[in-house]
Amino acid sequence: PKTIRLSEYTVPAHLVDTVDLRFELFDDGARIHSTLSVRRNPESADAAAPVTLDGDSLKLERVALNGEDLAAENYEETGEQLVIASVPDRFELTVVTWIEPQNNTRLEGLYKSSGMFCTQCEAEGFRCITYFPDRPDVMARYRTRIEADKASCPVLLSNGNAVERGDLENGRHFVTWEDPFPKPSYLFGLVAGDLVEQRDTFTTGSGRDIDLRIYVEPRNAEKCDHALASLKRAMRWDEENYGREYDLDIFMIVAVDDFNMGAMENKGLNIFNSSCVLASQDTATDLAFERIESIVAHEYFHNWSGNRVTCRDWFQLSLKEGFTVFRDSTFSADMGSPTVKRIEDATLLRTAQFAEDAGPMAHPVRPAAYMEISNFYTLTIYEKGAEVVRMIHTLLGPELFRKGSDLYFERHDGQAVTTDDFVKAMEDASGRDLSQFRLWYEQAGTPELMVSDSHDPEQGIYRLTIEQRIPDTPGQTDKKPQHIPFALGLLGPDGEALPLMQDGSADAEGAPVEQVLELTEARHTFEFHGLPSKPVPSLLRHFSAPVRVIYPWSRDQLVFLMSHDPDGFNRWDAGQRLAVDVIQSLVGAAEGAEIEPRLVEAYRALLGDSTLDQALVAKMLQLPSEAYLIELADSPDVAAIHHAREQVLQHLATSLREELIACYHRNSEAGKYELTPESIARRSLRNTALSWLLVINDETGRDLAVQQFRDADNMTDRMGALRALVNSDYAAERSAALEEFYKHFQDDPQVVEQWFSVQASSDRAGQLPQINALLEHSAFDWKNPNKIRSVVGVFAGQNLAAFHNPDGSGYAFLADQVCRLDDSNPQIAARLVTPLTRWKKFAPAYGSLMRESLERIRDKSGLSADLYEVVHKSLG
Ligand code: B3K
Ligand code: ZN
Repeated sequence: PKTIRLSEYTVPAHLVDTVDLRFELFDDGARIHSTLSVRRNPESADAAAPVTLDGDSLKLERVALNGEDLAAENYEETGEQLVIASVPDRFELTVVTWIEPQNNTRLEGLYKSSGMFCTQCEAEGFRCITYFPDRPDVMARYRTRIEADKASCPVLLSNGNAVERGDLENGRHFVTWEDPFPKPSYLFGLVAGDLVEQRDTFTTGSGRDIDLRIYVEPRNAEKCDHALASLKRAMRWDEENYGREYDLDIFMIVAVDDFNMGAMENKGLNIFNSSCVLASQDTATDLAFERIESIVAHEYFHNWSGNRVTCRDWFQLSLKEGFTVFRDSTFSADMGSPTVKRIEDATLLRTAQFAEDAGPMAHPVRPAAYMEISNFYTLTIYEKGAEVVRMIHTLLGPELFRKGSDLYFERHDGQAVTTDDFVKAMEDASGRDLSQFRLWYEQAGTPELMVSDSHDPEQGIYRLTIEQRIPDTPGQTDKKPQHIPFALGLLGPDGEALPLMQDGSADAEGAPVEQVLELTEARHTFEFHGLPSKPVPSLLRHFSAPVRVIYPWSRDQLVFLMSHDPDGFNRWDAGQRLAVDVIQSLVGAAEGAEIEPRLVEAYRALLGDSTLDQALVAKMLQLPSEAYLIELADSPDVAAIHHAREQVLQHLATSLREELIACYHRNSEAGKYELTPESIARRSLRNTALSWLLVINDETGRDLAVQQFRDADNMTDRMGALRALVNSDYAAERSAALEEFYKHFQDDPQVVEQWFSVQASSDRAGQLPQINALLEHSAFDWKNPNKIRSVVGVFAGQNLAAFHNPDGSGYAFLADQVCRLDDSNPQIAARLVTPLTRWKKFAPAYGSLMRESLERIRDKSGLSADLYEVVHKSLG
């Protein structure tokens, strides 16, 4: 595979104005007739360039220029391209291809899922359908005619509006769709199958009625309400917050069982992984409901940030993904608790994105090179990209940010642009200079902020020194300091918010109690006046930048911040830091070492406090995950970390048994099931209490779990009870519950996925022999990415003690599965291998075994480009 570089970007030699497609869909294959109106690009430097069209696994049946068939000597098929050397300045090109969707296991291009035809074209799937200049800066108007058997495919969908339909011979029929908006090929979508629709209407701010439809298999007809309601909330929100109205008259969502990712924003026809759209009280957890709301919104928001304004090339992927994640994250914050949403985002960043930034695949938000673009749909592009947009929002403030986004949409509507165009619009609208800020797009790695402080009681001055350092990453050393917004507060001895006066003559009355310091140099010292005693600093409030903060907090300070910081995020953060410190101090310590009593007391206070926002309390009660503890450690010894965390958990559960039982009952008051933040928090608290009780094999806890499992009227409680039992030593109850659950839900693939996950993530029920048994289970399906993720992905990503078994069996297992999958679905294989790529981080005993497994994958014959890139970069 070869490396593609941003520095080698050139504009396309040819442009396409219109695309006329005719799909003939059959059981044994599909024939695609494509007619393009092509013209030379006046901006191209190469005025004599041949026409080059991308193609992958196509059987070419015909090529015609202006209606005349081309003889074979007048074009060349290279395996990846169709090249026609001599062409006029403007012409009509017809290409006919034959493909086999029924045998397409890569799930790119046109494929079949549970009998229905569907597409996935981002990033480079359109070339698996027909020869085409498959790059996002070639934008065209599409007209698509779909022909198929009427009985098996009564529903025929594509982008835009249906303009014609009718019957054909032999029981076939057709529908023609027209999309008035020029789009890149990656936004093409097509669906054909036996589906039912759920409809609704949305009236836009300007009074247009939009026809909303969700298409699902008939058995799922009752599971669309939540997605429809979420869609309408997102449409309203985008009008109110960004002034963006929907543009077509119809907006469709289709649920598909076999899908490589979460969802896809095809123009007017979003295609979703079933697990990201279908939900009912009985089958989906609160977490799933929240996830669906945010993904529906994300894909909808792409209509402006992605579709109307798209990416010039794939190096600019974060232009649409970072911005759209920022938009969906703000939306979710507005729909629920902003603090809790911020905690969730920061947790993902600090646990997984920081790890990516520190690993062999680290890359900037705007990468400079790639081999396989599918490998770059990463947490860095998405989540760090969103943080970068959030920092612009913080630096500009909401009004100027909105001016900037308005300018961006207005200036670039209908264009394919770069992240730099985005930043430029923000600069032009605000008058701020973001030149140094642009380094966030160019430099990889997580900045580290070393914070130190001192206090001068005589002068009443508190000094805060912040140094930044950006670690080396593959191919990047000696980085320049970045522009970092650092939100700060200072607390007095009683927890009061102190006025921040950087100037000795300032007046305390008008001084702010929170401030965003702007770091631009390698080292800054800030002075705060009028402070007779040393304050406790509240650093990087709201996680105002995606950085690591290193400051020598004392446990007293953390306990204090946990209960006094007015910033909810930093209250949570202080609790996490305290728990991390306690767990870390036990790693490798002698058995029976004392466990910090202040931690127990802090948790006791939390459990008893019903005045605090209960959603925040529920978050604060979650101990830092093993994955996070591993991320924080140098040369982690996984077994030792696992053991230390278990010890703390058991100690907390034992010491707080009474409080846990009380918390359980207090939050179990019978009431109608509701999806409000209050009820969700109650369920979360109750299920956390239950799980802690079962960690210590408490009999009362066991009885409560068995009863809750039996009586639950919703999936959150049923799953909470099941998870608690699965993670306990009550083997008989665990098996009985697992069996009953499966019997009840075996016909529901999304629930069966949860059933696989709860076992695969458990160190009790998910040891290797049990994992292998799950792979043999009749409900497991090697062609279905969700099933693969719910067993193999969850085992390697969440069941860390088992995966990192010191005998190396977990690694060997993952290598086997990755090799096996590489032949059928390389995208999924390249994603699953991620845990092994971090081998350099681990203690040598682990690392060398991980490396051996990676080498075995490297030596597999017929390695895909996807895996090649990941494996070679991690071994290199
Ligand atoms: N844009 C798609 C992701 C496509 C991934 C292709 N390998 C979903 C999203 O981010 O909205
Ligand atoms: Zn997206």
